[in-house]
Amino acid sequence: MQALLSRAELFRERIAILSEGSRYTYSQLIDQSAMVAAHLLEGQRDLHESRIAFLIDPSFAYTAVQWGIWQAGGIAVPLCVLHPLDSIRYVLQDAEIGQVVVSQAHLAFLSPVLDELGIRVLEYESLDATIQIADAAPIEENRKAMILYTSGTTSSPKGVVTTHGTIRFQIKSLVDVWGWSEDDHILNILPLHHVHGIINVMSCALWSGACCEFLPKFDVQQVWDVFRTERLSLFMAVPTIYYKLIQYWQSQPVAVQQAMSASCQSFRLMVSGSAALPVPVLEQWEQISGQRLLERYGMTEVGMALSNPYQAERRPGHVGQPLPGVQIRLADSFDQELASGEQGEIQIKGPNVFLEYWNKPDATQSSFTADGWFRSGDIAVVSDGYYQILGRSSIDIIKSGGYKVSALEIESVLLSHPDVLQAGVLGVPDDEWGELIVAALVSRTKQPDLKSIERLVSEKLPSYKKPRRYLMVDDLPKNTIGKVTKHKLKSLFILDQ
Ligand code: MLC
Ligand code: AMP
Repeated sequence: MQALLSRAELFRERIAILSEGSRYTYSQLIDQSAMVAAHLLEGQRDLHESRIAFLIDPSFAYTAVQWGIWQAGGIAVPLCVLHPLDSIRYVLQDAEIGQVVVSQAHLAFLSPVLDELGIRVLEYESLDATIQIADAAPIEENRKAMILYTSGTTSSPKGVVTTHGTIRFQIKSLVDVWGWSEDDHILNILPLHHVHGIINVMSCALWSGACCEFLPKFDVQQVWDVFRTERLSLFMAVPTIYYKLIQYWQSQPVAVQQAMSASCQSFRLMVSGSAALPVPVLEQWEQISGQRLLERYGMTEVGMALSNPYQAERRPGHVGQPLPGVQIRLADSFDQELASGEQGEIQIKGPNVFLEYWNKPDATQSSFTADGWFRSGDIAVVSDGYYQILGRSSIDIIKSGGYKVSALEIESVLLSHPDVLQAGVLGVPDDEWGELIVAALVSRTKQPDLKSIERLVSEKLPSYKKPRRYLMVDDLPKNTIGKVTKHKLKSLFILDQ
């Protein structure tokens, strides 16, 4: 935090954020975040890593609150504006949240759970701006800064804890390799409860003295409208978003298409990540925009780890080379490093790697090898220095629209419905979403109530975790020890298409 704040001091008069039609300077961001810190501290000097959650749409307010929590010595826990109350309650309880800052827009929605859990609530718009600014204690780099929730091979999401030092390293490495400067202007359309939006877009911009413009959520037409102003120099998104931008471009008359394509000349860099970028999407986008997408690879637990080069060859279907200071090796199932050319799990070491899963020492321990390498669960091969992602070691982890989703989490919700006897969830390949979430169900009754099953899922899970297709089967395919064989199940869905 200290590093971000002292960087911001260098750019006081520059525009830091464009949001909801207003411009905010770095001075305003510094002052507003100090005001938030003072309210959180209530006269103390340090929150001593108390967890502070916040539910605010991507905007100036979001950033001011995040920086305010950091200045006050708290751990920032961003809540997802798309999550239903059940998912939010889980995070509030798991992270043992002490206070929540919420914008007016989400207050009525959140209040019942805050009352239920007895959590102090601060309504952002009602904070008294005349409060005396706190004399907050300096925050050392090894202190915990943020918890982001990520799905894994367990049914409940885990809180990934990073320190101020980890975050500084993650930001600085991207600023250096992608040539960020104060002249840059980026549009954020990503959700701000994941590293892609928080670190790669917003924090890199603010470290650099650049301008970060927010749309509250992705909207394909609005994104093209902003492109057409030609004020942007950078754009970063998941492959699904490039797919949608291409589709929209294709739907327009030729003269409009030409103007849209011409507006892409203002960019110096466009980046894709969070999921595999299909080569046809890269090629079509290059034809439309003249921009060769730079694909990189990362993870909530490690920030960014591999990146195609900014200046040299960006190889389609590959995620490039290790970022400076990040060590990567490919290992077999016994954690032994493999010879060049062999396929293995990506394992990662370096100052970019997270500290721990919140309150889950066993999960933390098992995600590292005995000699301290983080096990990513992604399988890759390297040729000529360029890494290529081949898949994941677990079929229970799905990537849909760039979101990581646990099949087990969805199955446990489905199984809580009285009509469902067995449930098998997985991802099937899909041009638009990367993977589409599908579920096979064995029903307890002759006529299962699919509508009420879908209602239950919507109540318990955000829309991006919803199965998009259901298949009713008599039994799930299982192996000799009774475990569901998901690869067999997957072929049922593919045959059924
Ligand atoms: C939404 N829809 C889906 C879906 N999500 N359909 C299938 N599969 C999905 N996953 C449907 C909705 O039901 C709705 O349909 C329609 O799409 C529009 O819904 P929406 O919620 O408005 O979607 P949209 O805003 O268009 O969302 C698409 C998206 C979003 C790509 C913008 O998924 C997104 O923001 N993804 C980014 C996630 C991210 O930031 N990941 C980074 C994780 S960090 P209908 O019919 O109801 O209208 C990480 C590390 C790293 O991975 O390397 O970066
Ligand atoms: P998350 O936990 O949401 O941070 O997602 C991290 C996962 O996204 C990684 O483990 C990969 O499986 C996937 N991922 C990120 N970038 C890429 C990429 N460029 N190509 C393929 N998979 C990717």
